[in-house]
Amino acid sequence: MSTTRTETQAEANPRLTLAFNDEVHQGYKYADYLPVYDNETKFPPLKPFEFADRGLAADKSKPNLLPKDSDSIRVTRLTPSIGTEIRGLQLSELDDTQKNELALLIAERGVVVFRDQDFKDVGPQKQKAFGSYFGPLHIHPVGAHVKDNIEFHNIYLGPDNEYRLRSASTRLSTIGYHSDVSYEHQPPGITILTLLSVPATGGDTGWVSQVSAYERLSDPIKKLLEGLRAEHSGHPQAQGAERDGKFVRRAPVYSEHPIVRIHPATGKKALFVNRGFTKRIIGLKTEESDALLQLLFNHIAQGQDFQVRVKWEEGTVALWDNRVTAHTAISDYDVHNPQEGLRHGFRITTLADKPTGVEGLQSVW
Ligand SMILES: O=C(O)CCC(=O)C(=O)O
Ligand SMILES: [Fe+2]
Repeated sequence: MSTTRTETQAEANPRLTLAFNDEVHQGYKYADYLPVYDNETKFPPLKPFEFADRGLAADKSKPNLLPKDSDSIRVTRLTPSIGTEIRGLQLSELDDTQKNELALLIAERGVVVFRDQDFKDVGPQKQKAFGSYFGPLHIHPVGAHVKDNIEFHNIYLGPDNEYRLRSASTRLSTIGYHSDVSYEHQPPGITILTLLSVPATGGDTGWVSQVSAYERLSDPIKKLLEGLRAEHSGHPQAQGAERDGKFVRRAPVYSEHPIVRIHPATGKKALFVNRGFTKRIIGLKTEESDALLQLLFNHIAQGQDFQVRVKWEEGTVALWDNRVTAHTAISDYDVHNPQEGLRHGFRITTLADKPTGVEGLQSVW
């Protein structure tokens, strides 16, 4: 039996299992970031905390992040409803005023893609400090992480670790829209995904605007959903991990979150359900709940006219707001073909507000 330890002790000397084959990655520049599992450190339940969105402190016209007279910064709206790409700015050099404006931009655009970044090379301490500015860093309850940095959720799919691929092999497609760990009581706001190694082609990521998904619905359905909560559960993920012999470092939780959520900085309403973690609508009969959730999940997955698909480049960092988007990995490359290259990165996930819905509808658990 493992004992519960504090986070400080956890960093002392945990027993690690490698989730990759050393020999495959000889000489890899980011070998220190390859996936490992600490198989003994347990974490207590997350505690409630006060959260003030950084976007609330931002000047809405973003004069510090995106000055009008700059000829070095290139800003491209990737689609009308979601996604902005920025070239000519380094995340690692932003001051707090710029970070506040960035938080608001991410909330407004759903996902902001920064190109040509040095962020992957600034080291774990600066990477963590950057993430922490936006909210407390989430430690994933079951995922592989980076050695000595358990807050870095590992993104890796290779010939020596097919864990995620295996679970997809029984399905027709790898598409799985979700909002990161939405089962938490105060689920994530901004997630920062940095790829350290990018395949020549394939491995894009897709995002969908949950603000647009909400706005497309008819008024009677909007009204119905605004009064309802849905259960988001971490239990299936924990059970799956246990079944596969993985270590569960924090006991699974569930939450009943408003189905329509209001973003604290933009005031916009967004659908807050996802096929990954949302299990049932509270107060409905089983068939009603199943039918309504299927309708919403299909709507989210099929809405290519309010989605964006981003191709990763060397140096790309993507930042998205889980409160107004859902996203999916697109695992379309052959991990057994070395010609196709390695896809590897790490995710920094920041926790945010307790969801609030229309007319003050709150999450409960
Ligand atoms: O690998 C990807 O493209 C996305 C993975 C993912 O869902 C995440 O990082 O939260
Ligand atoms: Fe995710």
